[in-house]
Amino acid sequence: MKSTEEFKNYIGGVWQASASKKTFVDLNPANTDDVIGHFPNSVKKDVALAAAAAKEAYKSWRLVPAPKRGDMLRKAGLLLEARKDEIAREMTREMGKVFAETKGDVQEGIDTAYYAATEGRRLFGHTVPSELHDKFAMSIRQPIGVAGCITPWNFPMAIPTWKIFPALLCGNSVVFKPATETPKAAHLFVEVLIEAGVPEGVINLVHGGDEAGKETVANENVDLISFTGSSETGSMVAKSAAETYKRVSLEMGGKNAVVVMDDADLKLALDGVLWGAFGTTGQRCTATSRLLLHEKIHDKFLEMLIKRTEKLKLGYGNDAGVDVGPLVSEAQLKRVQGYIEIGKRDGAKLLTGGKQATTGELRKGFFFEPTIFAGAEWDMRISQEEIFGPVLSVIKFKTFEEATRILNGVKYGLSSSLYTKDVRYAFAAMRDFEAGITYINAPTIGAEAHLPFGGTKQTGNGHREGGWQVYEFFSETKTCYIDFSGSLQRAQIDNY
Ligand code: UN1
Repeated sequence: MKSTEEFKNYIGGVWQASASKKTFVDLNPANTDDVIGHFPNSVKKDVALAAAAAKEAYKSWRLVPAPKRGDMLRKAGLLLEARKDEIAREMTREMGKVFAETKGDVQEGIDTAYYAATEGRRLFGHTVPSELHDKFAMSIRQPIGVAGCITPWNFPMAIPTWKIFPALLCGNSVVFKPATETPKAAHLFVEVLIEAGVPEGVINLVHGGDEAGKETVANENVDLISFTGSSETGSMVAKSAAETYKRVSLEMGGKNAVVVMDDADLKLALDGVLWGAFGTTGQRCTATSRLLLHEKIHDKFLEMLIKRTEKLKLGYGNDAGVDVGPLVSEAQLKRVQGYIEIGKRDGAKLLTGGKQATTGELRKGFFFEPTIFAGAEWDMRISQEEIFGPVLSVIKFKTFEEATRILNGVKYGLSSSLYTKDVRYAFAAMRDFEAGITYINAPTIGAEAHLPFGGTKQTGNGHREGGWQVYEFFSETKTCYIDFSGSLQRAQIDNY
């Protein structure tokens, strides 16, 4: 299929081409003959237009009652539900992960919509007593302005909804800059928002790469940035945003580990490791990329793991029976290949996988064999750096304390997991694993939309997405005092 369909930006309620007239092409990573469409390669001017439109629309959007804004988001959830399969098929076609997973991705968006809808009837502030007579004190939540939302390709529906639904619910308008790998999913999402009744100028979509992203962060009319991507880019985002005093939420890399103790249910752990390491072809920031095995079960578990790994079926994610889809792009393929060489050179033992899969139809896409390195040292590059592919480094340990040290010995802190039947280890892990998320007897992936999501160290900058906490990021606290005494009362002075 060669589609020549041209997609557009959506700015101030008008679908329009980039001022540059330039476009980029969107391909199916499972079969690069399949062209999905052409999208605007936006420049500074497009972002500036979008930010100005958002600023203008904000003036009235902020005054719409939050429950009403919530009603629109409920409608968006209903529309996503009605179009779930159709949108998921298109997402699989565009970024490769298997259909069951893209359906899960859309479901995460639906969950986020319904949560946002009800939050419109909460958005709690506080009322507290004043220290003075006849004086009332409270805090309320207010919108901030224009939110720039910069999103990655690995969760092309869930992550945009994590940002955009709370941003809108709180009363902000949005400039949405999705990844160049998944512009179609972004297009479909914006269609849904429009149909749900989100007014013109309140949601703006600007496609493009570096230039569009940089301007979203730098533009004077954008008040806050929510970014998900690599730690390197995130650091640049924070620096640039500081120049215009923007509030910034950064959700970045991970090097997540599963620890399997010698008392663990090995069958359960095996299912978890396979899902955590090779689900989404390892392209999740929560993916399991390190496996820490107790020396007593190391050999046995590894044997079980390799057997199952070699049975995983690679293929087009929209075909039945496929377990693992392609990597998202040639650039990702090169990156993963690079790490295989690094792992071998550094002395890790390649036990299975390690190369591009090119048999039959697979040669048309960016398929890579699920890969396991054993004998990895904790400080090797393959045990330290985020690979973002189906590559697992296996490290042996002797004690829980040693496993904790290894787990913590990376610069990231997103997700972590422990398999054990011993409640003492479980609670020690929840306390001592340096990560924003710890799973007990479950893999490193599987975050739910109504709980905070995010990480410590170089994974994040202290904010959280998801649940109640993201609403704090997208709103400002205003404190209000109402004095009904009829006279001047000087706090801290007249009453002491
Ligand atoms: C990501 O990895 O970028 O917990 C997000 C999970 C998903 C979200 C992952 N619900 O893996």
